[in-house]
Amino acid sequence: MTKLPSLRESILQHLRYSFGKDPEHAILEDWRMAVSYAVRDRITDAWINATHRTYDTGAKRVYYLSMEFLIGRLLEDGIVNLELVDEARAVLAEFGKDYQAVLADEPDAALGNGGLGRLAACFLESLSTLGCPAHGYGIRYEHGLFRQSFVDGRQVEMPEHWLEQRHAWEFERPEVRYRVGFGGHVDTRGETVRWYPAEEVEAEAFDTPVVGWKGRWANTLRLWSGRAIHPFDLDRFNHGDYAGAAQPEALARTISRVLYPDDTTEQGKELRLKQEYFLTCAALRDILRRFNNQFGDLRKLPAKVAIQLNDTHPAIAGPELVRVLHDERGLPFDDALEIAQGCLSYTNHTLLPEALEAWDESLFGRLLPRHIQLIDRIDATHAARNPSRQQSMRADHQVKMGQLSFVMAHKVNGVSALHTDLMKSTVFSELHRLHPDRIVNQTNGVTPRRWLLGCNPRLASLITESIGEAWVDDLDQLTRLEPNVQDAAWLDRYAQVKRDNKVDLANWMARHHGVHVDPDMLFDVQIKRLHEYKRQHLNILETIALWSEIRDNPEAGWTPRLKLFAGKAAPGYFFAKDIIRLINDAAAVINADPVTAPYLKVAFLPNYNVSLAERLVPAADLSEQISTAGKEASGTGNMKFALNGAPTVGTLDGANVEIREHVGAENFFLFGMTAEEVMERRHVDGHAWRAIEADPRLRRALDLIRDGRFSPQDPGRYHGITGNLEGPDYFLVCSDFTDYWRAQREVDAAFADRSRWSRMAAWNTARSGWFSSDRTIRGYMADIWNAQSLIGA
Ligand code: H2P
Repeated sequence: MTKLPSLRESILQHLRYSFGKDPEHAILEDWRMAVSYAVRDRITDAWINATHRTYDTGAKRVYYLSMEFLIGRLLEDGIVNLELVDEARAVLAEFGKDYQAVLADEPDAALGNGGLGRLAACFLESLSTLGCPAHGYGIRYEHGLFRQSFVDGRQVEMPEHWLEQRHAWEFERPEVRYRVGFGGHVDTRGETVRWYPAEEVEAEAFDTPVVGWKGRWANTLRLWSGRAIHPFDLDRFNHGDYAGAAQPEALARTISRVLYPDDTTEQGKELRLKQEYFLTCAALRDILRRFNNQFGDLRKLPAKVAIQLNDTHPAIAGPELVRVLHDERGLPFDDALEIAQGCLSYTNHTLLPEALEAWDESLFGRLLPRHIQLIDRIDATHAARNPSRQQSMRADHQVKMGQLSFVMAHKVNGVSALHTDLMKSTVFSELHRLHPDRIVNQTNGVTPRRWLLGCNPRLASLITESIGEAWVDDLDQLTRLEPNVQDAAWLDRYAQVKRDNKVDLANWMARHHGVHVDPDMLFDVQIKRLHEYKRQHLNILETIALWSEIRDNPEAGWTPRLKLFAGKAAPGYFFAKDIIRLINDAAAVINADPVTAPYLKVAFLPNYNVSLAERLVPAADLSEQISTAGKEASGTGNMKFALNGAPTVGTLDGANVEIREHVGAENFFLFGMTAEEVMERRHVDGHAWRAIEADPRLRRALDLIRDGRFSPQDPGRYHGITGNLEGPDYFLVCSDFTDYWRAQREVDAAFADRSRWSRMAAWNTARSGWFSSDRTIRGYMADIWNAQSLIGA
């Protein structure tokens, strides 16, 4: 291996020879790129070594197929994992450059919608930290999730262009290209079946190395970009049709142009299905090419290849793998099926019916005519082997991707204990009865490198000073902080860290958003995708009720509170967009009220993304995890907050249940109905109305909204919301309101006692070690993939 020059020298060399600048003339972006390249060089060594070890040992490889990788910025991740923070900071300071400004210059790669995509990114980092040979496969969207801004309080979506600024991390692989076909016809001659697609595009690979802790290992994130097979039509050009000449390329590129703006909306169905097949087909070709070069014998595939389907989005991998093995490689159908099942496993991330993919069979059959035949054969085989089976992969003229994924996988997992139980008793109850060993639980986790060491350096130093640095890749060590939590002097330092983080955030909000807040207020934070089940509207209702109450009685000793929101609503999800607008409208009125100003402020920060989360999580006092029980599969934001010392106010939903078990009931503000009670309450006639009648605070908050108190120019603006809450209220906002109010007043009282609060917060940190994604990945390696770590092997 080549010996690299010092970081300082590397940076200056890149500035000069990669970007043609000297330090005097380099702009911020040049510095950011030069530092990134210097860090990337160091990652690249680890990466190439890891690849060699994987080949040399013939180890099993893990392939994580995901339509989303919400990786965010990568420079800080690299610097932190290679332990170069002090050095990088010093070099930049020497040239008068601000380290934070250099980091913030990097575009935030928003190739995902929310938790599902962020989980995939945390998993890649943990796979590298653990030295498990792995590849992430995804799509290189030119435009990630839209940029959000507010106009008159309304969400406005603008395209996101992360690739427009220079991007330091990817290596283009023009030699790695595969053809992906759509449509056409199937030709059957006896046992020989061939699919002749009508349309073909090419998938080209772009690789990003993902480095683990201390640079011991690095894996690959391989993203596919669409291109035309014949990018330019010279004939049309020569006939003067210049636009037409460029058309093949434009069409092919559409496939990787934009991230689907939600995992639940209805639009763009055909393009979405094409994207799913595009990713899956290219990934499987790549996997098989690598396997062939190394091992050859296809029967060994399950021993050497584990393919994880991140939700049903890449579920077409099942029939595609069978198609390649059977139609193209000539294995008997039953053998192809068995081999595919041996390789594949599937993670379910939600029980929401609208998110369980089901494709119109005519669309599906038109785009993937051979796959629909194979799905029928897989379905028939499964039915024949399980005569008591009633549900099929084909029902209501649709192809059910959940059923398909389950049948094609040797393991199916949920993402929290409660969610896994609900999978067994609801959506997959029949398949679970037929295959009682298939469903396993792997509770989600988050990487402590990004979500503590990187984003909260003050807390990280205090922890390291107290228990040493072993916690960074062995997060269970945090329990060793327990004696410190009893120590008043240590707790003061813990509290000071939080306060300093809050001051930073307050200054940043003042500078960038003109929001002025007192850092001694309770920072109450709800940040996540907008969705009715996540119940941002429950939070704003409570805020409005609190505002009214403070106005009635300003001298009652209120605990000053800042309600912070951030999150995007899917562009077609109008109800969610109305909730955003309501929060902004209410914020304008509440923040302008001099009577309540010392006690209550509301802010909705625009354009929520990974970087904003990194800023908010370390500064939060209270974590809002208030979904209707049974609806939030796990949550991962909940874990980030607990780890960073923000107790939760939450329902018994998703991983909240396990967080409460770990941090202790006394350090968690529980409220609301259980998943079981929710199911029963839905059947109670007029449940919303009863709840409203019983609680004058709720009544008043709803009246204020309905009567246009927050939208005087347009009093009817929120009748959609109030009508829904007073009527069907499917997500039981009204029924949980009273108990939520009670829990929030407990929060007020607890926060008013500062030493009690610090103790609660510190307990949350000390007891959150189990929520490391290293623990989760170890679980997948042992229970699902049968994969081994190669570090130290
Ligand atoms: C989803 C679930 C979360 C879960 C996450 C990762 C789809 O993410 O709803 O409960 O933690 O997957 O498993 P999100 O809602 O954040 O987009």
